[in-house]
Amino acid sequence: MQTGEPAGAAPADIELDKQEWREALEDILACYGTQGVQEILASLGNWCAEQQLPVRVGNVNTPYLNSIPVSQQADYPGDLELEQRLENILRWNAMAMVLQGQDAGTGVGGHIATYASAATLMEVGFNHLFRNQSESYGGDLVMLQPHTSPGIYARSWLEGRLSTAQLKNFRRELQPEGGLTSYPHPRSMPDYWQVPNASMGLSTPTAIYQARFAKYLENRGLKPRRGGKAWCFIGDGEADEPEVLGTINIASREKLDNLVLVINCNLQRLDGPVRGNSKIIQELEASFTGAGWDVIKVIWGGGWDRLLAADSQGMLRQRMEECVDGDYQRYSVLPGDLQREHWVDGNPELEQMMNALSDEEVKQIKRGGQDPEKIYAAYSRAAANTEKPTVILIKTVKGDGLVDAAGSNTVHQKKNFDTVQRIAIARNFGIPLSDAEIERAAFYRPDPDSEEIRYLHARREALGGAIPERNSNCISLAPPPLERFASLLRNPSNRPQSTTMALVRILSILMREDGLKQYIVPIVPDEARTFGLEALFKIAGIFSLQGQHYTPVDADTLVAYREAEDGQILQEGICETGALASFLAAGTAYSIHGLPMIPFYFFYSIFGFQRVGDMIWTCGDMLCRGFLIGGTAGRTTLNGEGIQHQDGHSQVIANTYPNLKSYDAAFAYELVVIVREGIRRMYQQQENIFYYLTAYNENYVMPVMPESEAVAEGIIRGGYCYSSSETIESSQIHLLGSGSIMQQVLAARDQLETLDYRVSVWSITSYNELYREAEFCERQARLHPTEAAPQPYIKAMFADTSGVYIAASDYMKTLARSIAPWMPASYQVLGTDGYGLSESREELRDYFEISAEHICHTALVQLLRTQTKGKRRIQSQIDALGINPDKPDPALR
Ligand SMILES: Cc1ncc(C[n+]2csc(CCOP(=O)(O)OP(=O)(O)O)c2C)c(N)n1
Ligand SMILES: [Mg+2]
Repeated sequence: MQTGEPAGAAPADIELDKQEWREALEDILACYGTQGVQEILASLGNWCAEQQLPVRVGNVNTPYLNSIPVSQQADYPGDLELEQRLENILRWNAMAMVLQGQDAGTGVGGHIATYASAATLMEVGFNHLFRNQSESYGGDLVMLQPHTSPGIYARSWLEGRLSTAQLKNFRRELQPEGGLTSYPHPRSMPDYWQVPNASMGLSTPTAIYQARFAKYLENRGLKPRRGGKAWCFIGDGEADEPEVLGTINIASREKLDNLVLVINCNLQRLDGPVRGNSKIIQELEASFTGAGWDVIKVIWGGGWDRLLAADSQGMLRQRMEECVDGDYQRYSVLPGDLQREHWVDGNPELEQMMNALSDEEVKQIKRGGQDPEKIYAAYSRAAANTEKPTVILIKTVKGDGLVDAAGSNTVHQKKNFDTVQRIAIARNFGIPLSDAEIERAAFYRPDPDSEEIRYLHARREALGGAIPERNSNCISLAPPPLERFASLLRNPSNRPQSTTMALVRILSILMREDGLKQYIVPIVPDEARTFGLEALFKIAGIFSLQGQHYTPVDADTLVAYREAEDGQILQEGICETGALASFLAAGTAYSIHGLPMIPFYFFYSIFGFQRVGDMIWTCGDMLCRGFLIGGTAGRTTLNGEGIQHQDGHSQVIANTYPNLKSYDAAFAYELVVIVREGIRRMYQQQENIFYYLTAYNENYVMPVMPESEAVAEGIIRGGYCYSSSETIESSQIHLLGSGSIMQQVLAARDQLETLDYRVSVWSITSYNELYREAEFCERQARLHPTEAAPQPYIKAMFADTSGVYIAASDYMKTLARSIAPWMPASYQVLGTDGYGLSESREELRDYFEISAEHICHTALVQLLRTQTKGKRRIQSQIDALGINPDKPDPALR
């Protein structure tokens, strides 16, 4: 209370005032509709603000009740009794999959409780909402909770899409008759799963940006406007992941009416309650309301309707508000009489109300998530939304139907039940198997002609076919001919440029290429100017579903900031997760939409793998295609920026993504060759790979591409000889360079040549490709010891050479060291181990020991070690370099 304020009114008086205000609002509603009520409340809010009152009009929370009143509930379109029978069969089979695995003693695990809580949510969707693509409909993308996978498999088995052997081999992918992957993984089941989601939290941005990308395609005229929704199901515990609430604003800002997020609020996560002391549904309602979503709460099952209708004094409502989730979780395990006691809590009026129910009825009374009619009402409202994204918060019971385990804190990990429990659960579900069959958790499938199976098929047929199902039918695209890139191959202007600029030029050429240009999707976080991409703003436009409602400050310039409804560029703001989700949406459009979109995502290389590595892993799993471009690469080339910006390890991490091809090119023509090859392999050959290219911001004159087939092949395979003083065979020193550090290598070569050494320079475009191919050959040799062993390319490269070998890159030593097993013994590696620091490029290269002087020094030291003649001369050359042997080790700083 503010000082000087009057004391609060007596409760009775204020109740009277409240009643009067409500009546006044009823009049306003009758005269002016909802808009009128809104205006009145807004004007009251403004008045409070003018008075400096710490009061906010309009609550982000509504009462702890269903958002859709009984009077507005849509009629249920299905056969409830039959659907319940079907659901029970699915529940049993889903559980049986996990139990069979336990009985076999394989220890492969599995989950039962999540599906048990979500079964009804999913069944209502499968029977009535989730629609496939057709002539007249764009198709729904359905992403269910990862731990509900047994239920999804059980359904597909009933539909005849999966074999019994597969079901038996849940989590046993290597079994000869086939098996099933634990969670949705398109990589493991490319005809089935569409979107991976086992890493909690990532499916929300994935769904949001998939929904947005569908609009992008429609707005650019690439996809017909035939509707289609993204349905994404997540857990209430999962909603704590920052990626979930961190990306919801974009969905409302862009008015993604094609997005429905369903949060299964079973009030529990793995260890216990999600919000024992408060209410997760209310908390999420506030967050999503604040973010501008439509929020639909499904809290109470139909059994409560009668009680709530009789609650004229609001006692029951008040009790519902007072109880916290910890209480609700407890109610789900208590017998009816004890539940009653807790609900009533000594209140005689409540006691009288609750007396209308027997103890058994109290126990049986359902939550919203167990009531298909309530769920359908919410889903059908969400499906009809044409203005905003919708979140549906549905209260369920974790482990529902699992006799003693439901609602317990340990239920998430529950994987086994004893015989008595198995029989109790199966009988409860009405499964007509013998006790012996139940004991061994046999699957149950009714006759194909049974009412259940016919209904199951009829519903999916009416909705356009099976879900989930993944397609990969897409037209092929060929890369433009090499000549199209003549300006990059021959560099007629001789003007210094960086590899980043070269990539931007490649992109511009692709964006002008007929037959290809419409499919190019440039993506940037808030860094377009860093990479020199701003010139594309005006030409291609920045995609914005709202268009541009202002005159940009730079409207008169050639590089005006142009937002457009059909813009081609995705400028994602400072949100690498969102930008990666856009990359994922574009790079999987060949499968989701049948369109060969080619994303080029430019980002600060340190904010890629290190920042959103798990999203990139998702790209690999989802068979995403496209080019990831790590700009401002290199620990020393990005000068001044210090520890958190200078990337010396992204290439190392990139090697951990098996289907990612990673390159660290030195010259513009190398990039042309790599990008053309990428387009050929991903979009012409339809290979499920993607590319990571590091690009630097150091300017130098790009050399002309040598006219040799071997060079083009070497660029792709990971390395080739760039120059030799005389011949490769006569070289005494071999320098391996990559990226910007190639310039230091070339300077070192010049210095060594003035000392009369013969030097070959090798451009290593990809240590990772060299390493992988050599490992492949090693394995072949190990498994086929009696056959002629294939020679690794790296060995072939240096087969006829001798001398000393020094590698230098702007990356950690381990990158170049990875090929050491196949290199001659005198191979030495220089790299940038240690944290970056704020310094000039020159100082940094000296500090990390990758400067031309350090390269010369290392070559001379190696010569000293390996040569028997001229040692004194070499030592004096080393001394003349003046390298401080006691300089601090950057790796230890
Ligand atoms: C990023 C990540 N962290 C942790 C896990 C392990 N994990 C799997 S399920 C789970 C609990 C899920 O709880 P909730 O989201 O509430 O789903 P519910 O099973 O209750 O429906 C956890 C912690 C994971 N899969 N991903
Ligand atoms: Mg949960």
